[in-house]
Amino acid sequence: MGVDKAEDLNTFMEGVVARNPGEPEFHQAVHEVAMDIIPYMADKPIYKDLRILERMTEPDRVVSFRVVWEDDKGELRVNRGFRVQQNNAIGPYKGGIRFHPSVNQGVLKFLAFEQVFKNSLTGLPMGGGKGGSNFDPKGRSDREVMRFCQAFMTELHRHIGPDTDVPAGDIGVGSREVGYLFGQYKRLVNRFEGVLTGKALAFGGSHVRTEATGYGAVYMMEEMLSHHNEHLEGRSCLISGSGNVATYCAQKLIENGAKVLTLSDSNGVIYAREGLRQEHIDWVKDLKNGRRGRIEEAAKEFGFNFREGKKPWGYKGELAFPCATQNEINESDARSLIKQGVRAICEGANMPTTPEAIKLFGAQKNVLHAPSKAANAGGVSVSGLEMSQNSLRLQWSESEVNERLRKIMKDIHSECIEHGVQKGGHVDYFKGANIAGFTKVANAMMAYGVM
Ligand code: NDP
Ligand code: 2IT
Repeated sequence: MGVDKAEDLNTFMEGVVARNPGEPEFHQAVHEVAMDIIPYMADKPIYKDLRILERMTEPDRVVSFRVVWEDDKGELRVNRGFRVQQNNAIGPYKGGIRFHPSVNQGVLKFLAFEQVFKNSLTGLPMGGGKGGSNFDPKGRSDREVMRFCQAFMTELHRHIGPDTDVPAGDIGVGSREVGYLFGQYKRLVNRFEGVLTGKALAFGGSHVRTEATGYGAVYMMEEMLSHHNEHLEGRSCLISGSGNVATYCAQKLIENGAKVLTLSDSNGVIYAREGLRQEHIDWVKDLKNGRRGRIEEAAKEFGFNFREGKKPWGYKGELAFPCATQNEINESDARSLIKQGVRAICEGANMPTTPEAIKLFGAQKNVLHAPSKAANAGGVSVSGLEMSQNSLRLQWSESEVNERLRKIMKDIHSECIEHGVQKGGHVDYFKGANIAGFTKVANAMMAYGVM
C-alpha cells in the first residue's frame, strides 16, 4: 500500500474508533476490510465521494432490549438482548443469533458487519444482521432455555419478519433454541412464516442446513486445494470447537478420506493420533446436543489424549479449520502452525485469526488462507435456500440442496480468485473476498441515492 493510501486508512480507522468506543472486535473487522477496500477505491472516486465505506460501517440500526426470565428456582434473571441491522441494500437483514456470556454490542456489530460481505458473496439476495444475548445456556435446563428464548422473542418479534430481518443460529443457538424462538414468534404474530432459518425439517426447515457451514468450509478447502492441484485425501487436519460447525466439518473431512486429529471446547483439546472416525463424531454430537457435556469426556470414553486449557494449534497438521470463536488463532499459534508445516487455513468460525496472525500467514507464499466471510458462507447460503423454499412452500431434496451449496462455494472461490490473484499467481483470499463482497452492496447503495 502506498503512503497516501496508508494515510487514508489511518484517518478512516481513527474515525471508526472514535465513533465506536470500546468495541475492539468491530474495529478489527472494519480494519480487515478497509485495508483492501481503500486501495481498491483509489481509482474509483465515486465510492469515496459518496462515502460508501463510511456508510457501510454505520449500522442501519441497533436494537437493544431487556430480557427478563424466571429460572427453575423461581428467581428472576435479567439479560440484555440485541439485534444489529447492519445493511439491507441487497435483501432483508440476515444473520444468526448468538447466546454466550461474551456477547456485547461490539461483538455483534463485528459479526453483523462481516455478515454483509459474506451474504453478498453467496450471490443470494440477503442483507446483513446479527443478534444475541449475554445469556449463558451452559448448565441451564431445557425449560430455562425455553423461557429465556420466549422472553427474548417477545421483544425481538416486533423488529423482524420474513421480508424484513431473518435470524438463524450461531454459538449457543441450535435447533432446540430455533424451535423455541420460532414457536414464540408464531404465537405472537399468529402467522406461520419463514422468519427464522435453521428450523427443523418438520416445520419449514431445509435439508442440509444443519450440516451446511461445516460442509461448506470443507468444500471451500477442496476448491483451494484443487486450484493448486492438490487434494484432501490423506491430509492431516486440526479442527477447533466441537459444536455445529466443527462436527460437520469433521464429518465431511472423514468422508473425503482426510485424517481429523483434534476437536476442542473452551476447556481444552482432544487429540486422536489415528484420526477420529464417524462413530466418534456421532458420539460427540450426542454429547453436545443431548447431555451437553464437555469434550474431555470423549477422551475418557475413547482413550484419546486431552490437554486442558490448550488449543489444537500446537499439534502438527497440514490443514487447519478454526471452528470455535473469534481470535482463537493468535500470533504465537500462527508461528507454531507455520513451523509445523501447515498448508492451508480455512476459517469456519467468524474472524478466528488475529490481525498479527493473518499477517504472518500472508507472508508465507506456500500457505493458503480463506477468510471466514468466504469459508463459512455455506451456512447462510443454505439459510437463503431455506427462505426460498419457505416462499415457495416447498421442500427441496437433500441432494438438490447439497448440490446448490457446492455450486455456491465453488462460485465464492472463483470470486476470490477473480479479485484476489496476485502477481506470480499467489491468491490473496482476504482481498478477493472483501472486494467481491463490497462491490455488489456498494453498487446497490449507489443506486438508491443518498440515504
Ligand atoms: P456452537 O455453539 O455449536 O459451538 C461452539 C463451539 O466453540 C463449542 O465447542 C464451544 O465450546 C467453542 N467455543 C465457543 N466460544 C468459545 C470460546 N470463547 N473459547 C473457546 N471455545 C469456544 O457454535 P457454532 O458451531 O454454530 O459456531 C462456531 C463458530 O462458527 C462461531 O464463530 C460462529 O459465529 C461461526 N459460524 C456458525 C455458523 C452456523 O451456521 N452455526 C455459520 C457461520 C459461522 P464450549 O462449549 O466450551 O463453549
Ligand atoms: O455467521 C453466520 O453466517 C451464521 N451464524 C449463519 C447465519 C444464517 O443466517 O444462517
